[in-house]
Amino acid sequence: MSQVRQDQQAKVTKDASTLFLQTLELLNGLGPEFEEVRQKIQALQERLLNERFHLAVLGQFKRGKSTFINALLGDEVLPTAILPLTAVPTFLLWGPEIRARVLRQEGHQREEFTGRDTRALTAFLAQFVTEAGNPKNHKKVSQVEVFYPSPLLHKGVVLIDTPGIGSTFRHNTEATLNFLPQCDAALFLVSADPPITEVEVEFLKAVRSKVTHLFFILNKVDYLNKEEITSLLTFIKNVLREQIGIEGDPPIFCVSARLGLEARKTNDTALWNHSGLEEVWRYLVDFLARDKNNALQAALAKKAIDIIADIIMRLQLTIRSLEMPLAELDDRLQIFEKKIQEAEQQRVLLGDLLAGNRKRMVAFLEEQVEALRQKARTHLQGIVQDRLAGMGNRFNENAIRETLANAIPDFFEHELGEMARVFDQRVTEVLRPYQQRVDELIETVRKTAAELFDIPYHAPSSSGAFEMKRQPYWVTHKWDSSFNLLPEGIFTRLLPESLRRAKMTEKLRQQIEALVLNNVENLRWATLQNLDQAFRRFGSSLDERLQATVLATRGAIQAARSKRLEHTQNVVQEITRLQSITREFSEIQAKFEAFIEGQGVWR
Ligand SMILES: Nc1nc2c(ncn2[C@@H]2O[C@H](COP(=O)(O)OP(=O)(O)O)[C@@H](O)[C@H]2O)c(=O)[nH]1
Ligand SMILES: [Mg+2]
Repeated sequence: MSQVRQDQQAKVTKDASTLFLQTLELLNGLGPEFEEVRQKIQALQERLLNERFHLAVLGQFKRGKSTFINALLGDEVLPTAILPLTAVPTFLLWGPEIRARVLRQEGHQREEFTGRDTRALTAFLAQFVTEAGNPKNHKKVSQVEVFYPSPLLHKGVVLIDTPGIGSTFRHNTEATLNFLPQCDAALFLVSADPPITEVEVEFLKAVRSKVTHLFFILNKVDYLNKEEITSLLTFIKNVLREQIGIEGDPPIFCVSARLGLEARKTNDTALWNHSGLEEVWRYLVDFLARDKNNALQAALAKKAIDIIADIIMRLQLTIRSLEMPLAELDDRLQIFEKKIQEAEQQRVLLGDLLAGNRKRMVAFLEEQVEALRQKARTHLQGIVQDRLAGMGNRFNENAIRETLANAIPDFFEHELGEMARVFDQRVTEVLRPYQQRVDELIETVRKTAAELFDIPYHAPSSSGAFEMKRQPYWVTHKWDSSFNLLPEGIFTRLLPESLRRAKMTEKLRQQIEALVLNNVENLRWATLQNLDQAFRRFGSSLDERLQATVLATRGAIQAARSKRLEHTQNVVQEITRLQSITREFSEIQAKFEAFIEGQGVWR
């Protein structure tokens, strides 16, 4: 980024938070009835400072993901290992001092680490994220968070070290894919040994559609000479273009994470440049500064404009009520209360409709689940039949067990992701019209007040509530692949081969049926929980918004009324004071608007 642009970026960021500060100061001059608004503005300001940006580091195991992240952090923080790592992602977040937190599945206590020693930290992490320290994740770790004072992690950037695809747990790949739509960008690491495997090609095809910003890193170039690097780059670009369908000329950074880490540890600037990490660092910082903040800042500024419009309206309502003869004020207040009652009735009606919709969604879920049972049956039976056919006459129970143990997590992890996508989309579609209806209802209340009291009406520029964005969650589901054919009784063993086989096949069929029912039920339960939560949260946020509008509008008028009754002599003074505050709010509002427009210039 050019220096000029960097300065502009810094200035605007600063301006936005200055505007929030000014708004808060002005609000301090108003009474406790504005406390809620104050909190809203404060929350926006905090989001501006803390919004998380999730940057995932992807690649097959042993490509050097953990070493690469260590190089960026400047120390050996994450364990790097020869053995493939367990199926647990590590989230790296900014913190003033080194700290780590291990979250575990339900019913297991979380573990914490504090201390300055990175070696001790690495040892602590190794207990949970390496196959040696936590074989097959028997410690039931769901997520690891490391807080580290690196400038790269400033302003909410979260680096995520993901479990390598194609490692011991095959469904890692599916779990990674389900995780990606919630990430904002990803770095994909490859290296020369071998350049790109089939697994990676397949994985990349799936990744492409799920992550908006994808960057490539060719690691371990210290093994290679110039010609080798050039021909490798050509090769990789060809694969990306021809096999994965990535158009144009995607940037591929050539680095040596190992040398980069050494450079940081010895403070060797020349080596840092030579390792290629300086270029990646600059690119990332530039990208993050540009893409991370623009959209967010504009959205937050829009919300601030709406909140301030609300404040202004309340102030104007109070001013008008102070100016009005008391009898007239009471008349209008009565009309207004009637309107509010109507709005309340509408809200109840909407609530009923929403409940009906939830029921229909649950019915739709049941349909999907039934279809999934069928699909799972066919799929698993097919796989087992294939395996059986390959066995000839010798029935090998262990081989069948292994086949199912591989097939089940693969299949269900994938289906879980599909189900989540379908329902996220459906829920959004179903809820959007409600959002609109409640927006309209709120507008009616405000419009009525504006008309009754002759004040200008400002229509909100952004819709209030509904945001589907979630924190990335990595679900390590425990899929059931337990399998236990009862020992053949003496009688069965004496049967002719064909009959015996038929009997075993029937037993197998029953086993698979039990596994299908069990796993589909797990998946149904998880989806139902998400569904319920989405509806519940949405419903209560709609209620709250309408309530807040009613209370605020009514409050503004009634506050004026009681002021009138209490100290009649100060009314003129109070009107002047409120008018002056109103003007100041209008000025801040105009500055927020200018800020949004100004942002477009160097996007
Ligand atoms: N020569 C060389 N080796 C590297 C480099 N980066 C990582 N390695 C080695 O590759 C192995 C795997 O690294 P690791 O970071 O654990 O890979 P991950 O499984 O992708 O996280 C380790 O032995 C590293 O020391 C590099 O840039 N050059
Ligand atoms: Mg690793």
